[in-house]
Amino acid sequence: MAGKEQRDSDSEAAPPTLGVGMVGYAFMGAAHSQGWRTAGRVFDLPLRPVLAAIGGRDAVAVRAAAAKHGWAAAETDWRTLVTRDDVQLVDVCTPGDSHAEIAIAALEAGKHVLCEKPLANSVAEAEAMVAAAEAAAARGQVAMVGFNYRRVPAIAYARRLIAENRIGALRHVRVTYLQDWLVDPDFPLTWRLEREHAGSGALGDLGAHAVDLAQYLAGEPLVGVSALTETFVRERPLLAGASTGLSATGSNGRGPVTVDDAALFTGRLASGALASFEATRMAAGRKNALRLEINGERGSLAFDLERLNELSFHDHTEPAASAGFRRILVTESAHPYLEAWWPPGHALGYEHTFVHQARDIVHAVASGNTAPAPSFADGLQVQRVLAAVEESAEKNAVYTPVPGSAG
Ligand code: SOE
Repeated sequence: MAGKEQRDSDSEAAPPTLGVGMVGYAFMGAAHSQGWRTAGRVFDLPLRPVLAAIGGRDAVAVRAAAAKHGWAAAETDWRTLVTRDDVQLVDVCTPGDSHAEIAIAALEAGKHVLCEKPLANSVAEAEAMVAAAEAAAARGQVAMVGFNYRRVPAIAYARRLIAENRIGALRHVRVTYLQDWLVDPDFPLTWRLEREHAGSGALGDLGAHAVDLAQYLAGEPLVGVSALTETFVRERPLLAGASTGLSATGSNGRGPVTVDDAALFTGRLASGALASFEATRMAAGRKNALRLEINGERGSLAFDLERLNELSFHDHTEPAASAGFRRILVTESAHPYLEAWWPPGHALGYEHTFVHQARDIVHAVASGNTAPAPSFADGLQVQRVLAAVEESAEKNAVYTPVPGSAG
């Protein structure tokens, strides 16, 4: 199985290594590389991640990515990468259409797996991945899905406060995730706008984070949803060359956008709490505005990713005259993940979530925790919610208000 970690020969004190092989080298590949490079230098880890090999189809580009991000070797065939002897953990950072095939092959080759979100492009693929992960868990392998925002210290701390009953029984979970990179109708047709590659649009890309966070923070699943989705710009310029991150250049021809630009939905959590979600790439001026507010019978919590070192907390049991939202600066060593970083007030950012993710999966591998969070089963549950949202939006049960006298 995958745990044949090697002990460093030149230092008795050094922890054994964990060889990582990563497939994909674009935006998420760069972010995950950062995590693998840094985790063992900041946290005391039981295994030291080694960036063994990076994989991608374009030989020149993947070699350049290896040099830039610090990978020892480059592979152009992921099948070779997932069977390398120096790779014990495979990190899948490709578009969603190849997650299932690569993750399942890696698990069957005896490797631990970290897979980017959303877990897959369909419920059927996600189910197959869960089955492969369960079989692999029996052999001691770990499979985790990369919902990195769980690793924002303020979000992990919010979860702790909710679990400690500091805001009581939940009434509302409100999550909005707003970006604006599709406002320009001439932004080209990248893979993120093609159903065959991305599965869905803002829904799977941003809504998946929103759903995962709602269920993670509440500690319970969504049991029903009702949705609206829209594709505002239905044709876009074809892509000229490669896209990097969220930027791309278009050519003269145009092609159809086959995913949603925006998804709005409401839901009910198992406890009866009501949830609402908005995921869009059409919110002019909003760059990466993931915001959430949770209201319980004893208080409320609010978070904004664009101020990610802060958590707002209102304790409704305090005297009304002095109660109110107060800002907690989540940079104390007592806060999640902060014990290894900087002195209080020295803030963290987006990239640190990937360092924390690497830290967490290394601990799971080292301790033999084959039920890490978020697991492939958690990814499947999110996938089921996304599918239910699409089904509800398709059925489009819209009720027209009876004309009244207002307005
Ligand atoms: C692009 O919309 C994107 O990079 C997502 O794919 C990520 O999951 C999100 O964290 C930031 O935005």
